[in-house]
Amino acid sequence: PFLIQLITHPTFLAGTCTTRFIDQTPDLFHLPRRRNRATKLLTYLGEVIVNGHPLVKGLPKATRRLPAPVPKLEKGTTPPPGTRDKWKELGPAKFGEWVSKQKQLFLTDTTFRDAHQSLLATRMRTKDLLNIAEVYAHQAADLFSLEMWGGATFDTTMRFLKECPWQRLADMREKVPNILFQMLFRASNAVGYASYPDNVVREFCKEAADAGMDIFRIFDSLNWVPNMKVAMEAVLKAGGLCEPAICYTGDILNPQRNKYSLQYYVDLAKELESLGAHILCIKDMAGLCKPYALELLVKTLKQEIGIPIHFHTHDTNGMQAASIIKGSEVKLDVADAAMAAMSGGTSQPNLNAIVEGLRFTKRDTGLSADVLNRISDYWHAVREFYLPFDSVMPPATAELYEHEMPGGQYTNLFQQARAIGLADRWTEICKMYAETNQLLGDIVKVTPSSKAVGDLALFLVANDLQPKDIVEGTRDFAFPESVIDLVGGMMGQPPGGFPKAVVKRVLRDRKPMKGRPGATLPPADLDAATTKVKGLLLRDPSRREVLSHILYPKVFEEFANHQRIYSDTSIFPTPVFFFGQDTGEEMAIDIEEGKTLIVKFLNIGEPHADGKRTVFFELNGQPRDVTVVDKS
Ligand code: BTN
Ligand code: 3PY
Ligand code: ZN
Repeated sequence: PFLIQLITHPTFLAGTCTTRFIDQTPDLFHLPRRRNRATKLLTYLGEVIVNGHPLVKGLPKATRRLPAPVPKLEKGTTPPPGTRDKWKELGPAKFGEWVSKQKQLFLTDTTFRDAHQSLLATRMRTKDLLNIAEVYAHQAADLFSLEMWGGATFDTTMRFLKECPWQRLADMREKVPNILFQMLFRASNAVGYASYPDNVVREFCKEAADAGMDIFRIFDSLNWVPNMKVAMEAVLKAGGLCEPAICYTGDILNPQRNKYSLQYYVDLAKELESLGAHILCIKDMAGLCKPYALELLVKTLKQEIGIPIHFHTHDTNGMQAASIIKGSEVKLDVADAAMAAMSGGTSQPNLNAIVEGLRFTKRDTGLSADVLNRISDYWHAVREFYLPFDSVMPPATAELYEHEMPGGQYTNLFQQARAIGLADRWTEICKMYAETNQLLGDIVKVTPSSKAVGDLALFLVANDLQPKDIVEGTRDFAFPESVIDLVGGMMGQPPGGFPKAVVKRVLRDRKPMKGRPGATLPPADLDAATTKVKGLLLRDPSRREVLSHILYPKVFEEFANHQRIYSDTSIFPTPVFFFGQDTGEEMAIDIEEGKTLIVKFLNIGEPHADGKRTVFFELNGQPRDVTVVDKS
């Protein structure tokens, strides 16, 4: 390749080169590496063009190819100070006091995390987040925070998008220095689905804070404080803002339903405050917290605790903006909402509408309608890229109060049901979900406990069983792994424990775990993991890569393989990543600062005898081809 670079170099061709031409032309030596990278990227394109991307197989095709419109920014200006600057200036305690003293209702925008987790199966790519990030920094600096990391995003970025989650955080931070970032952290389950050793939880928080995370919203899927305590201590030690959550389930207005009563939540909140919380989150993951319930809860909590209160909900029933408004009347400090185009249904309530709803009132947010609408236009266009994942949403449903399914799970469980041919029995599955919850003793349902309830409900429906068959019968069942984990105490303890009969049937002769799983799990061996990851990457790994591997060993390994074969495919625009290029389509991709590839897809050759096909491109004006296996 070097010789080819040499004899095709313009200076060489022009015949004007001196004997020192090679010495004076360092880019001759850079090109081969770039070529290699270009070949990898073209191979990816070739494969997607010939075989399609496995993630969108059989799903509706997105037709939008034009980039989403980004509002213009004035060049050379710096973003105004925001909440992050305030926090840095005041420190966590004084910052809390400052928040509580402000007149307006503060809003957190969840579009970068929960909204797409709940509407688009967490498939939003980093590129689409970064493209609008600076607009937020410059024009929406009055937002309280951006929820943009954690929850399901950590594993899906690697698993499906083949991107590094840490890079997403660091790149976002660079573009948004002034607004607080927040993440969702599953206490001892970190950003996974089961308990991790305490040292993993600690290392993760430290690394996340270093990479630019500010607020850690910590919840336990059974509201079990011992699990949360470890994570809270880790966040406090890492210098983050500590926002533990009380997960809301049941109905505090219903006198018949007294397991999760007002008193239960108040006790929990006080305990979390005493453990050093800076902010308290009311996490209404299913959207069950009715307007008058939130009013009662916030009013009561405001008398019992001194830290700001932050409300999170999902709009599955179509009524949750009303809860936010009711909360705002009784001094709720912060509420989560999503930009209009990414709001509603299983996502958060409409941020733009809430801003208007409160305008000219005591809690006026002060946010600009025009800015928010332009930002929403951007998300509207971006959403079109993700059409294959955009769930045809069931209309707003009040059945929610019966099944209590979290917003993030609702569409997911439906997909799971469809995958095993049970789509038409969805209503039955929802009913079974409610019965399964009662069978398990009426528990808090949120990742990962909600997954176990969902798995068991599907299991029962698929096998035409009733909950009573489990406790009464004598048949042995092969229960889903998640159910064994849950009932076996691996996710912690629900208030009142699990019903004994269920534990006996699910665990048979095994003994349930009584204490905190993290206390007995041997610490992760970070040195051994580093060596392992070095072997995968063939270079010294970063601490972040080691943590990714510890959290998701197999997913990380596949991600590393993907990068080795195709290099960094996060640089492709989203339509190209999922669908490749159209014939004759040309695109410019920036592979690094100041280096751009112009790629034009020409055509696909006839299949060769060995089943391979050649895909023809033009790369920076030169013909190039790659050969890929046709899997059809
Ligand atoms: C996955 O492994 O979950 C899917 C990620 C993408 C795999 C890439 S897409 C282009 C190429 N074609 C394939 O069939 N696999 C790779
Ligand atoms: C998650 O754990 O990812 C959630 O969003 C729970 O609500
Ligand atoms: Zn949520």
